[in-house]
Amino acid sequence: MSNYELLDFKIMGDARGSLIALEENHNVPFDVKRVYYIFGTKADVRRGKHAHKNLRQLAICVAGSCKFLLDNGKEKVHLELNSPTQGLLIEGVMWREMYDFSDDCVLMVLADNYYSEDDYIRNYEDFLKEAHHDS
Ligand code: T46
Repeated sequence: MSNYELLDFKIMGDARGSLIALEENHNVPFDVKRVYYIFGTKADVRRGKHAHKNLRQLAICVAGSCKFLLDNGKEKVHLELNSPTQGLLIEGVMWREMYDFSDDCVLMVLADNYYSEDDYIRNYEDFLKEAHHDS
């Protein structure tokens, strides 16, 4: 599957602890227009369940853990994010679901565009049409 990537961030650690810096067009491979974070999600909840028409996003589990299902219309992968040192880059028309959130999970997401409900594909059949058209 070509439209996702796991990125490892450089840790600036010293005796006091660790620090990671995110910089647009350096270790974040796009212009950052928006940052949001998801927290307090119940363990039995599934979030997402949509694709985007045209959005690049980088998801980082800055605390705790959660899992992602990524589906490009042909293949599905399940990934766990459980480290603030790793980011999941999602591009293209990709169905995503997030699940198995730990109680302490804080999932931070950087996006290359502002929030727009028009950019969401929330129906799976519509997603499949768009994904096959896209490939
Ligand atoms: C995604 C996954 C990883 C806003 O008003 N502004 C925003 O920037 C966002 C992201 C959401 N909202 C509103 C829309 C809904 O009323 O916040 C509410 C919850 O959003 P949603 O149900 O879309 O959240 P998730 O967790 O299902 O999906 C989110 C993102 O929406 C989505 O782009 O890829 O996280």
